[in-house]
Amino acid sequence: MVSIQIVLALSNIMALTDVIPSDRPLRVAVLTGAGISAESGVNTFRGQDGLWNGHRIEDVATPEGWIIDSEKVWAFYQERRRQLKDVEPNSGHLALSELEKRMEAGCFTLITQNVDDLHERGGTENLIHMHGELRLVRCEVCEHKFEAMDSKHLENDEFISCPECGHAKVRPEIVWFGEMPFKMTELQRAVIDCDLFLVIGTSGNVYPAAGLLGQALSSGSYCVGFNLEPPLNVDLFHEFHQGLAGELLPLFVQELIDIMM
Ligand code: BJW
Repeated sequence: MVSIQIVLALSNIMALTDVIPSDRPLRVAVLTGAGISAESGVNTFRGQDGLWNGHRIEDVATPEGWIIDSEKVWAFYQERRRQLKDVEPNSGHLALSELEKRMEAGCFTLITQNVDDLHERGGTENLIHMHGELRLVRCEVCEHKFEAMDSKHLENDEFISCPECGHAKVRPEIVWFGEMPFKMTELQRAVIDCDLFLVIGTSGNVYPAAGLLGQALSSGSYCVGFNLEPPLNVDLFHEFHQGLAGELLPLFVQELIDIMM
């Protein structure tokens, strides 16, 4: 049983109240990582049962690994793509989509490092997948990108060919180490412009995602973290809430909605 501990709770309600602008709607940006999907049954990366267990990162999450042994890499992602139908959004995902519904249009951006589809299935609309999406694949030759989630795509580990140019092998639409994350300009704009930055379920190991907290802080945003264990950059938060995202987020979002009303 994991207890919920709120560190720096003293600043909680008062500071949040101060964050609401008096002359315009509140702007919120959120960064999520593997921890928010853990309670849905999706493994995290660096935990005890982490996804890398049994796999060297260089083998399955680098462009070099793909060149050396694309069968192995494809099988690794096919297994995770098949797992998507067995998992459901949890109360953490739902709390964030509830928050988005209560905000003015254009004032909420959710940036996720996760490649699962649980935020969109939980109802979030303004969503950026900075590390890609398991549902999508991309042709190595013509760059054609498409969703490949039919049973014919998932029933075995055979490569999928490109419907546009006929090339025999598409790759997962995933950002591997050494590759540029997607939509960097758009997501950095949302972080720099926000009043409130929420960071949930990420260990702070991987850049540039981990650096967004420092950028939000430097541009004057109020920064709140939620994680099972203190992440590497825990010292930068104004408030850090330790515990399960699925328990902490519904409470925090309700508190924020009450303040906004
Ligand atoms: C719970 C919970 C619950 C559990 N409730 N919490 C030095 C400085 C800067 C950069 C570099 C550097 N050295 C190397 C780099 C570059 C490299 C990098 O960061 N390497 C580090 C390992 C050092 N980065 C890159 O290569 C990136 N590209 C890049 O830098 O391009 C150049 C560039 C330059 C300048 C600007 C912009 C770009 C690309 C990174 C791609 C990351 N890809 C992966 C794999 C995707 C494939 C796949 O999914 O298979 O993305 S790595 C993996 O880590 C995955 C994740 O999205 C990412 C982050 O992991 P996350 O989400 O933090 O998971 P965990 O497991 O680490 O943490 C989970 C947390 O949840 C834990 O803390 C738990 O306690 C907690 N938790 N249950 C709340 N219920």
